Amino acid sequence: MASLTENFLAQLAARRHALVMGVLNVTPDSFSDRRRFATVDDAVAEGRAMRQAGAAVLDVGGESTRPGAAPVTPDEECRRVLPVIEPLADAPVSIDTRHGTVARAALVAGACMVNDVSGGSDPDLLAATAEARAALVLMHMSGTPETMQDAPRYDDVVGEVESFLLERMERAVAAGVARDRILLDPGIGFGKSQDHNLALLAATPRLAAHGFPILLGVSRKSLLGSITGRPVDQRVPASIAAAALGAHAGAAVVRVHDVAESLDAVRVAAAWRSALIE
Ligand code: PMM
Repeated sequence: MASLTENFLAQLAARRHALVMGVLNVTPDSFSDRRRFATVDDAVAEGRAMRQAGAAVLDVGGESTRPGAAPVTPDEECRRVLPVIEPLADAPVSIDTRHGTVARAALVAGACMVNDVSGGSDPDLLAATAEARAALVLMHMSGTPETMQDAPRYDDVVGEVESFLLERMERAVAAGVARDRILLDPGIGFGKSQDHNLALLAATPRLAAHGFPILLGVSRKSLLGSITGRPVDQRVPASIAAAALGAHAGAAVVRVHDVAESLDAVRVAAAWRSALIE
């Protein structure tokens, strides 16, 4: 039987449009997700609804990476995510964590992908991913969530993020993760000013040219608030526009809160893009 990782990678390879990753944050606070799940059952039901709406993978996270957020212990992260992952592990689930111990436990619970906003900083996370032959998302972040928005500075944001991602990709490969299981993410909103975020979004085709699938997470983020002047609960239209534009620019996966709407957006983008290519 093909593993769920292989199922997800096959969907990625055969995609006719960008895949949609549904965000399932089981945290008391997060950047942009105002949903609160009273019980594990509520979170699982939301995960199933996102799948029904067309999510190719669910990204379950138990640590808020909101700017200024305080870290939680790996034990607390496990306590939040494992009961949600287990019942959803009949289809692809990604664990959003920076910690090897959490990744390891989530993979045992049935996750098939590790989404690491620290770009593989914990060698144990890379080892756990390699042992499980899971897929791996390496994201760029400058600093930590506690400090990342304190005056972010780059001389050449696109070049620096690109070099970081390629260096971390080589580190993951050296740790045993197969090259064709790695996705890269410029980390929109993670230690970047508005100009930095926009430069990185505009550079999506350049980042994609390295041959690794690019994942973009823009949904409901403060970048969209700055552009539109809207609070987080009014950013759905801007998020859908960003999903369409990201997919049109060559992103392979969009990480979103609004799955059905984003799926329509990436389908429009794919049709538009294929008309340009043909
Ligand atoms: N953004 C958030 C959390 N995890 N993972 C990846 N790969 N890319 C992202 O952009 C990303 C992420 C923070 O957003 P949320 O609070 O809305 O989940």
